[in-house]
Amino acid sequence: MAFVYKADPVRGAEWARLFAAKAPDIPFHIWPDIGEPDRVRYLAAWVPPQDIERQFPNLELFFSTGAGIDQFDLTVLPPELPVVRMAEPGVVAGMVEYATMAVLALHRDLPTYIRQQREARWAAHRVYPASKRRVSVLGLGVLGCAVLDQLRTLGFQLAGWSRTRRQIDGVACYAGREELAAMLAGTDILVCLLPLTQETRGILDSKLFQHLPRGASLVHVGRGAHLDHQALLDALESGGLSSAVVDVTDPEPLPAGHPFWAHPKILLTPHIASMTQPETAVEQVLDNIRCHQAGAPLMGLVDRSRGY
Ligand code: NDP
Ligand code: OXD
Repeated sequence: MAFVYKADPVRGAEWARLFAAKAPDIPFHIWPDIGEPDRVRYLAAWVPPQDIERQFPNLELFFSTGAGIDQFDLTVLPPELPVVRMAEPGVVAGMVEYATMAVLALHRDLPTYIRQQREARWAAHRVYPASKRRVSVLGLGVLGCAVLDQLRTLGFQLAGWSRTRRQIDGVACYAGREELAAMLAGTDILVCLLPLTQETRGILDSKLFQHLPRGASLVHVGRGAHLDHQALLDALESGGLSSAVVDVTDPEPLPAGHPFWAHPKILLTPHIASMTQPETAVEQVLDNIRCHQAGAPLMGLVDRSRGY
């Protein structure tokens, strides 16, 4: 039984050290070293190798090294192979930090003050308490719920949207396309934490922005292909939206000269809102291997029919 890791080699070296300490019985290989392919039972990858079934005929579990799995073409993976994503405490904590930072930055008008500083302009704007600010989260999964838990402690008015109906203390929950407009109409800061699927691709478009109150703002930490770039630029230009924090784009990286780079109303980061942390990720992977061996349910098992 062996494990192959195929992602960032620097973090791979950390995985290797942790495996050696916590699971010395499982030989650990970092791609392109795959050891004896017949012995590989477990594979963790950001992008899977081509022809996975032929390369690893005895594979039992396939782990995404990220929380999202949209980078995989699920149709080319063997249909019976369980795909498990990272819903590990490290990636959750990172997203809570980033989303809270971004919401606070928009709540306290940071993009405006950055512009004013560049212009050497001293101008104070009214400060509103968090209790007067309505923050809505698209996606009430592992990350969306953790972000809402943190925002609740700061006193914001909260809402959230999911595919199926959820109930969360202190959060007005909306479900399905038919309820989306109602939530957007009562939103000052919108946070996108959806997975990228056929249903959610391009969801952040001009139609959606038109449902938001004038001057609302956006935190986009889902996937680049959720967002129509031109629609965001138009909304910022017209004042429909006042500002945006954007962590994910399509393509990544953005090409030189793309209007987001220097846009005065956009705070842009290079897909770093959160990252899988080797310590906690390896714990979760090993727990899942034990669950798999015991025939118990897996944490973060992807439902291929939903695409997330
Ligand atoms: P989960 O799978 O736990 O949750 C997904 C949520 O989105 C669920 O609430 C689900 O609804 C909802 N959803 C899915 N499809 C739809 C739809 N068509 N309409 C309405 N709601 C929908 O995912 P996570 O919270 O763990 O992660 C979310 C995403 O965050 C990842 O897929 C990834 O794209 C992104 N991410 C970004 C990172 C970054 O650094 N920028 C880092 C990590 C993740 P339901 O509850 O009904 O199933
Ligand atoms: C992830 C990411 O999905 O880093 O984990 O985006």
